[in-house]
Amino acid sequence: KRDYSEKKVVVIGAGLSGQALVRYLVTRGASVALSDQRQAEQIAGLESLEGLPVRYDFGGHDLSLFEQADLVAVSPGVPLDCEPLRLAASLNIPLLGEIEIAAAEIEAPIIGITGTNGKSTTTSLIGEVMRVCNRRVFVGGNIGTPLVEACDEDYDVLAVELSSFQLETVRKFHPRFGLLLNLSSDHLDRYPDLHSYYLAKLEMFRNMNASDFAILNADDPEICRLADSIKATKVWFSAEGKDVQGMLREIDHLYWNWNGANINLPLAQLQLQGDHNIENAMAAMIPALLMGCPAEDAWRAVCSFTGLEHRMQLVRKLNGVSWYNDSKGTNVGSVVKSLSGLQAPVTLIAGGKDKGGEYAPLRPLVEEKVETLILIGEAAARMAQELSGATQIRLAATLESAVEQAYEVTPAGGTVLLSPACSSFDMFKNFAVRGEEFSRLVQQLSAEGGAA
Ligand code: UMA
Ligand code: ADP
Repeated sequence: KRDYSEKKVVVIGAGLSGQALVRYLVTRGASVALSDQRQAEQIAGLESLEGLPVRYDFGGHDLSLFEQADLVAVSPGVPLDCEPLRLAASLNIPLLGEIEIAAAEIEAPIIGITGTNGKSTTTSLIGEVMRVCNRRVFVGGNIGTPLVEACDEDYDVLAVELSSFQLETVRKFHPRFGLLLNLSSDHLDRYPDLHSYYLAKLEMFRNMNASDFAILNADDPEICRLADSIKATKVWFSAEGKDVQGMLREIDHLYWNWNGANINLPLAQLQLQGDHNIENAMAAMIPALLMGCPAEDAWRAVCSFTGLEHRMQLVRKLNGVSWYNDSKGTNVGSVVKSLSGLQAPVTLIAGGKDKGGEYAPLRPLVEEKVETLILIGEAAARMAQELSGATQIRLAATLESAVEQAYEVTPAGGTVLLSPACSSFDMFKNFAVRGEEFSRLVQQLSAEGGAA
């Protein structure tokens, strides 16, 4: 265990990461303060810290605490340019994220998974693969369980989903495998431009060298453009027939073309739907193959996976209409993938908290497949403007009203898709709560006449 005695640490953000950091730091002797802009009553889970010697600073950030700190431990949702962090940085106080702090104590190999879309699916796939191959595996990071939770357990390998926010605050973090799935527009409410967002993702590779592996999507032009800066040994995957060293998609199978290996993996056995999931399956297989796991066992694990909740999840068929929950479709790129896999006519429910990107790239698919677009949340007005004329557009004040309208307008044989292209925080606690609410509303519909 690392020793933090004599260290004054301020943890900023009292969510999942902040609370886990407090438990971790207190057991390592630090003198800990927990600071959050919200009031205690608004913060869930604080009872888990009861009895721990922690100083609370809620309802705003007390700058004097930050001035006196030896270290500030930063939650991913807290932007580095907020006042207390700018102050600490100006005093040369280290600002480290939860990933950096946790990884400093972890010796087992880390598989870092990042990219704009497909992270959680790929991280979960890797977890399944490692379990079937008898590795004790931790599955966490941005997908849900903070990495510090892994520090007191023994693992053979760790599959860690990494967001750009988490990667902004790494310094010595050094995964053995780094997967970069794809890069497209997201989080422009936090970054000045797309390039800054992409650079944050590349931080994963910062300390990796030729004895580590960078697993990269050869079909993604942005990744190809930025790959020169990566020093790790590159293993590519291509679903579009590029002749690369690594994993290739051929018509009905995947081909592992690495160091003379000659392994074929039949796609017919894959249960996950959609071309994007073939990319996720390819990426998930590569660390296992490089680690020497038996290919058959690893592929069996990938094929038995049926997908995560809130990602193109069929909620119900009612009166010939299929209702899909894709609440995790939180940016334009993911909605494109989700819509691409569906037949017209689609009623699309979208909108939520605006992240500042453009919605116009949705236009061609909306024109082709969406008969009615129902918009909710803060982003509704801007989406309506950018997609005006592409299809019939309706506004709904609540998700409930959106579901009722979708019920009225969608013909038998059609599909209703909740895939918001936005985050959920304007109306819900998170994307999972939004998806659960949608599923509940859909389950309540009655065959004869809308809301029961
Ligand atoms: N806060 C402040 N001051 C600020 C800003 C925020 O005090 O200036 C406080 C808020 O009041 C709140 C706390 O910070 O109480 C929340 O911290 P957080 O946003 O870092 O949330 P956590 O609960 O710690 O969850 C984080 C990730 N959240 C974000 O990155 C926004 C979770 O990813 C992750 O599962 C969790 O750590 C464990 O690793 C969620 C997410 O939305 C799913 N991620 C984004 C995404 O996937 O698009 C990146
Ligand atoms: P993330 O954790 O990066 O948000 P998820 O695995 O949760 O990604 O998937 C979220 C949504 O992103 C899915 O519903 C799907 O529409 C889309 N998606 C998944 N994998 C990919 C991929 N490899 N490329 C593009 N879009 C994807």
